[in-house]
Amino acid sequence: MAALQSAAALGLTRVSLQSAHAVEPEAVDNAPAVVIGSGYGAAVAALRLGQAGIRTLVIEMGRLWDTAGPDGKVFCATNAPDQRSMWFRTRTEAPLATFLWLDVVNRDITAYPGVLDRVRFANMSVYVGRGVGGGSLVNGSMAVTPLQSYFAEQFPTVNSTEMYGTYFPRARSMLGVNTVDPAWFESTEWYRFTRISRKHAENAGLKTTFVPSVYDFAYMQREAAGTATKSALGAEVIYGNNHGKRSLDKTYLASALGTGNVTIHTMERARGIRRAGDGTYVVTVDRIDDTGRVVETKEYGCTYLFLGAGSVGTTELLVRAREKGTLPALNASVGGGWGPNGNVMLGRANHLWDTVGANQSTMPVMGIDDWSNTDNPVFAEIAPLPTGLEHWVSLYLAITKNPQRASFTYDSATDSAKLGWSAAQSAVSVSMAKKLFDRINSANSTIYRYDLFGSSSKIFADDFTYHPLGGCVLGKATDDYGRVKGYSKLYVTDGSLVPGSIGVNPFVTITALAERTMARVLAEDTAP
Ligand code: FAE
Repeated sequence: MAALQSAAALGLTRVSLQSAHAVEPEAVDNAPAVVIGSGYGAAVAALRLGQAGIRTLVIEMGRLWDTAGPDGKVFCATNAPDQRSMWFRTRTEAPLATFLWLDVVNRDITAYPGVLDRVRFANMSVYVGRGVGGGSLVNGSMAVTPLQSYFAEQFPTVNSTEMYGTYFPRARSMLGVNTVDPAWFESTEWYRFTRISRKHAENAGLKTTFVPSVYDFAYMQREAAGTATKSALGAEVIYGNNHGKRSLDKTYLASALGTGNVTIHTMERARGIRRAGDGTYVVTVDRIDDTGRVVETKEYGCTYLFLGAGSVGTTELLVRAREKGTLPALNASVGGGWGPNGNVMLGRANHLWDTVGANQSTMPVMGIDDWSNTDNPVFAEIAPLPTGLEHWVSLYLAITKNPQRASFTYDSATDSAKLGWSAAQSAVSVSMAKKLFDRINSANSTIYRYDLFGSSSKIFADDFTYHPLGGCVLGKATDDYGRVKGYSKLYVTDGSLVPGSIGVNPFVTITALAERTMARVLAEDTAP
């Protein structure tokens, strides 16, 4: 936030905060380029357009998170959620529903445009961030580059040598990726939970690997030393971090605003896209207030339209436009190729002597890497469970190589997209996660936790994902650079390009692909 505020103070920005107030409707606004959303793909597009001197309007349905509440903090902690936590809910919907089967995790809250949303489909919920910065505001900061061989398998038409030589390094550098100091990691109480999980994986003959992060580890060490305000060490993560995290508002978006060519409008939800007679695009937008009420509907015209509303947001906009006939030339691949990156969450119960520690950092730094096991490829993040009490639970988010894919279709009754993912498709991920963790349990004589995901003794949480991927897959719904087939000057830059699975946490891949798209588009499509 500091970067955004200081850029604003320098007169470099025109972040629109008008959405907080009821104002008279604006006339139709035109900008050469419009970007929908402000997550990873959108932020890359905004920066590179701004640097190219192209006036760009970014439309974000969530808030700009820069104002402290009565407690002096912008975001609330995971263990004390209030209205800032979730997007228009009256009760929080945290991934871990219960503890010892008790309903002690979730709280009643006032409906408000909070920072985390859980978009519910029939058999799958998708967690997404809402606000300037999208998922970067709520995620675990794990900045992982996929194995080159798996990237090449998923994107056979993309030059992976160029990706790994140019665009992945560019993305990591812009995102501010850093790694935990191994000596500090080995000695700090805050990562005892990770060391215990590592020991149990090694007992089963499994490999672990450190994973980089966009959380500033120098800041975290100061938190541990008591010289900086606690954020990762203060149970802050899925409802936002007040310090330490290099979220997009501090990196790409701050730089984008610094170009002087980029404006961000908040609390504006894009609803419709159509093409005008002259080939330009018209985006219909609902401006909402803090109660969720639509206070104004307006239209923006643009020559270049970039879709960065995330896998669910972008795909919904496109399937709606195709089925309502406003972009009728969109092909049949739009809506398809969706997957949850094989996500499954689970907990194991440790022996009494294997304490995980009352103090846990919310930022994961290690994964169990069994991706090269061709019989059962799994990469499992060792996840924190920071309750402030010793609980002997080892928690994981497994990323399995589930080949199942689903499609979004347009439901005219609700004017929204429906996801055709089935429970049987989740069962494929569960059986892969189970094989890996049965092995770990058997090597350590431990068992699963049955009390974490609701009252039904559910062991594997297979009904939600943090990693929605696909819906407008690269090379199918778009060309090899995210240009939407059937239309010129219409682009997809976000996670909807990734075909359902990338084998690791996805934001570095999304960012690097967007860098590649923008380099090509600015070189070829925007020349006068
Ligand atoms: P995303 O970041 O979702 O941004 C889309 C933006 O568009 C959002 O700000 C929306 O509010 C906005 N939007 C949507 N629809 C509209 C509309 N109609 N009009 C206007 N605005 C709209 O898209 N990934 C990692 O790599 N490492 C992690 O450690 C990690 N942890 C995660 C933890 C959690 C709790 C969650 C939810 C996700 C996590 N992820 C992680 C996933 C990562 O955040 C996600 O892949 C990216 O944020 C997706 O980037 P996109 O650019 O696709």
